Amino acid sequence: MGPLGAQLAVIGALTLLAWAAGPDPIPLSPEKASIFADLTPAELRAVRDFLTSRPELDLQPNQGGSLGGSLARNSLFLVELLAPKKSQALRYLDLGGRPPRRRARVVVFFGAGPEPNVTEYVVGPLPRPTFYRPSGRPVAYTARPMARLELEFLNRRLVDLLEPLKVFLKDVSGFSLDSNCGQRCLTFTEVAPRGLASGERRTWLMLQRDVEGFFLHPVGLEVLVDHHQLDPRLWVVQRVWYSGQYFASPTELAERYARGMVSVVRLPPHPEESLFSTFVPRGDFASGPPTDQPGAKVCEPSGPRYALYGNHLAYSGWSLAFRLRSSTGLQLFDVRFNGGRVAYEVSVQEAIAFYGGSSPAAMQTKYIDVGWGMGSLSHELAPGIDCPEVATFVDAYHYYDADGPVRYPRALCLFELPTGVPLRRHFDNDFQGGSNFYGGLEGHALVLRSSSTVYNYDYIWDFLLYPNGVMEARVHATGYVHASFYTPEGDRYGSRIQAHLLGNLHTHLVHFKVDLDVAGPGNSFETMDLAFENISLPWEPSQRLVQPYLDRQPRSRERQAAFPFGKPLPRYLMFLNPTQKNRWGHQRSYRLQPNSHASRVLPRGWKEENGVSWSRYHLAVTRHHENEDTSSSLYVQNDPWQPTVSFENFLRNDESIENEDLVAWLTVGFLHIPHAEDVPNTATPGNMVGFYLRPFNFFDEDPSVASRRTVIVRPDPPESKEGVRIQRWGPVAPQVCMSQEPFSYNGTYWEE
Ligand SMILES: [Cu+2]
Repeated sequence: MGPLGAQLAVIGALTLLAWAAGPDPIPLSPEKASIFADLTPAELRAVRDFLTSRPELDLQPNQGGSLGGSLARNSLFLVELLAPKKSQALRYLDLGGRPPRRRARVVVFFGAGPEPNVTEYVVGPLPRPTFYRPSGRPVAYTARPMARLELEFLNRRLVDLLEPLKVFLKDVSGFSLDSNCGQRCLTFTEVAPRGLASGERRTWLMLQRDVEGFFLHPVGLEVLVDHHQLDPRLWVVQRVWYSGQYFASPTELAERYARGMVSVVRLPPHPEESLFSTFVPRGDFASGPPTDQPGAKVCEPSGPRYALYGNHLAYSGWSLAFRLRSSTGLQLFDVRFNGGRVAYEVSVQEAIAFYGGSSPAAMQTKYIDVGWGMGSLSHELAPGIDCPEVATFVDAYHYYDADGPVRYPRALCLFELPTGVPLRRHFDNDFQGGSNFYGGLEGHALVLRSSSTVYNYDYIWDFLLYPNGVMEARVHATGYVHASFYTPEGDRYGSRIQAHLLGNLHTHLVHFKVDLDVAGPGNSFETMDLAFENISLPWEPSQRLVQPYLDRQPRSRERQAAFPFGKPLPRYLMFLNPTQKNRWGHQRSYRLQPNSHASRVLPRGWKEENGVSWSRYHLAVTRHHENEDTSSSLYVQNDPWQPTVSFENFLRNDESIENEDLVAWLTVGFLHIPHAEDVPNTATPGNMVGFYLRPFNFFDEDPSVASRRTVIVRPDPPESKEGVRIQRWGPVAPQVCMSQEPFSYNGTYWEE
């Protein structure tokens, strides 16, 4: 059982829901789902122990900075499940073959030796590994993600490098880098990419006061540190920027400051004027009752209505397997409704934010978050705030820049959400002051949630399952903005959001992989929109009529199914099974419906843009290939110029996509122009993007008719006393957290 399962075994209701008959009525079982489960702590340790016992790898611990660790050593950076090949998984899931062998994907930093590099390995079989073999080509060592050890070295080295600026920093900020700085210490944010060309590793650091919400407290000093050498003593400052002025070195700035030649901006006193970056409540609302009492809550009157067993989830027709991949985040597998497969995989691939600004750090910031450990940054979710109190919380284990499995408590949560709007309803007016009937169905969705806190920013990742066969993926952005020191030149690149703070404009983009298997792997892709026709009226031929008709465009090759930004995306994006029809003779289909305000982050082909070539497209549909598993990688952040994965190559051969196994790659996002209300944090309302997967002639009717939470109210025969007949298929008596009044509905209306 996976790490999401072993220690949690059975949470929620155990009984699987009843399965309505479908074309393939076998639901995914918990046992089968477990082939997709993340590695357990025991498996992670087994991989580590197996590899560290190989003398030829010469692996040393990752941590041990304080013990004098070295960057010129070999270490195990990442261990995670290597998901089975799709062909093998399907043989097992559908044909009853043997379960695929469990294997690990391992990233090793080879810092020792004459040619430092990063090499990936496949290790297996688990739980008792017997082999390891390299996977792919070694990656340049300068492209590796930043590890804690290097960051610690950077911290320490900076103290030496900025020694000449001791007086200056104290004067302008009241804070310092001294070891005895107490409550008045300086810290920094490092931006990426780290340089201007492949092979470089030189980073702009933005110095900040280390107070709560330090991201909003730049002191105006930015320094460019070249740290490509493995010996930190060789790291140097190449350039210095202070409040709009450039200097060759810290010494030059210090000397010019001493001579009174630098205009300085003294920061407001702390803590008197630094409350703004904290969560501490201040002020009052001008209207409305007090807000200190609990707000509305999610409640489960009869306990959970979903079944979670290990990494297997079942709810109102849905079944799926999930994992929290350390490198990228949430990944769903074998998503089925009523036993029929909708998608083989739905997963987060990458999240980026590209900035503009007038300070060098802001100008250089192009965050590509997988390179920061996006999937592993799944810190604890708070009951009642991040997820409802009644949610089921699941721990995760990550082996990322560590020396063993690290437990992330409550990394995931799962809950049924009342959507606050009926799934369906109708008031059937009799136009005589009453109704022929009222019918309604409670609106609910099951939410699977995780978060990634990538330094300042927090992403909240959700997958929602609705009982009508609709699935939704969405991401909310919150946390602190990446902001820089305000100078008047900054007005061109955002908003001044505090006395000395510029909120820099940036574009957030998120990339999703949706490997659709609509009622089977063989699918075709078609777009639909409306077009107008101008015809003569059949019943009055002298007159003309203009009306819409369905403009269907089969897309038979990958290039015809790649939609670059700048051109409108057709509104109906249909994935259909050409061999399966519903009862009404339509090819069974699912529709992909994006919810996005994305646009490109850079002109096509411009330097760093090559590292995120997926971001050229709203949507691209490709043929499934095992070697086109992910659209990004751990190494793009620090070498976007010669990326290890080029999504553009997925499209290059322009393959046929007719009746093939298709993968939809979807980019969603938004332009964020920070404003005063981004202080203290970017708030979630309005900052949500994602997509829906909606059945379109996949079923013969709305499958939510199977829900027993429907209510129908009809007028009773005239002689009855109640006046109405209420029909329902669930408990009638009031339950906990339901109104103590019995349900009532009259359906009449009158003049007064
Ligand atoms: Cu933003």
